[in-house]
Amino acid sequence: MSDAARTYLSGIQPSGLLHLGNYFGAIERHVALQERPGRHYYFIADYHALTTVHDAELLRRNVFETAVAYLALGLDPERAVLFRQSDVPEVTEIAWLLACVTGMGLLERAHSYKDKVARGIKPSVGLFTYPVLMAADILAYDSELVPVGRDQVQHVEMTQDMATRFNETFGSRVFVRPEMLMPETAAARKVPGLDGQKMSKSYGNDLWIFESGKKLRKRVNRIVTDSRPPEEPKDPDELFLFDLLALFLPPDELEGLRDAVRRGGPGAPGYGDLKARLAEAIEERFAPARARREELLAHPERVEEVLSAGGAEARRKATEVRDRAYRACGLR
Ligand code: AQP
Repeated sequence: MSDAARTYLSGIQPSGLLHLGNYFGAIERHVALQERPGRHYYFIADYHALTTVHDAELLRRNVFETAVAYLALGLDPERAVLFRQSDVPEVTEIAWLLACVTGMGLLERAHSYKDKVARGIKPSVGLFTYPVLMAADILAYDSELVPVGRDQVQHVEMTQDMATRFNETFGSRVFVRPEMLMPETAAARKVPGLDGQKMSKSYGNDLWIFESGKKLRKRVNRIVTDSRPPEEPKDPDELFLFDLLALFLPPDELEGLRDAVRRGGPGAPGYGDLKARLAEAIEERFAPARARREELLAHPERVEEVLSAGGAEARRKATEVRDRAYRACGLR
């Protein structure tokens, strides 16, 4: 089957303000995908964010900011359903059904759980069972294509396993087995944070999409570099600063800077020059979206309208799938 008229689904956790990794690894693609015929569901994963955010006001603010970011960056509610995960409580019911056919071993192998615990996040039961809820989110809408970053591949594989296991256990074809859509560009696969590790909301190494002015320059100046002087020739491939520059600069300019750094000598750009150029390019790239964000902030009721309508539509679909699953396993 072609990708025509298929069902797409993806989500983002409102565990903080959205960063460049969320944009290039997710939102930019979601906005591009809405051009394709089919159904598009994008949700704000507030149940998931509860695994790390334990401040009610902060969570509410993050949910609102995530919706504003999606809309300001181009998601069109006429073509895509944007909704809050918690407006569809049926996903927690589906998660329970999946949990009952999922072996502990499968969850014990989850990289993201291990990474988060290694980074000092307290391992709650919710964090451990996160992939089950994520599977329910995907399966609740009969999603066929799931745009994901490389870090999410294992979660979609687990979803495929859970769908197959449920269907085999109950001798039915309740759940549609989803496929993943990987990013097309290498740069989008892993956007590095200020420390060179994966940019992440919870690691304190992120750059907020809408940051600007002095704050942005200060933040960009925190990108970790070394103490080598500009004249010393360097291999640009070893500098993750160039991975960030590659997301913003036109190819000619990028190649020119890479050459100059490789050659070194008098007049070669130093880390400070490269960072200043990066800050300028980020500011310029997101200027139109920043202006749209300001407009939306002035009309929060419009954002709420989009989320409520999206939630109602998503819930209709999830209820149909939940009922199908209940009937198959004997709960109806
Ligand atoms: N650094 C990144 N590079 C490329 N893609 C990224 N994504 C996140 N960080 C990067 C993509 O953004 C989507 C939504 O991510 P999420 O917020 O739901 O979860 P996450 O990947 O766990 O993002 P964070 O910022 O690291 O959140 P926390 O710190 O709360 O866990 C995904 O498609 C992801 O690939």
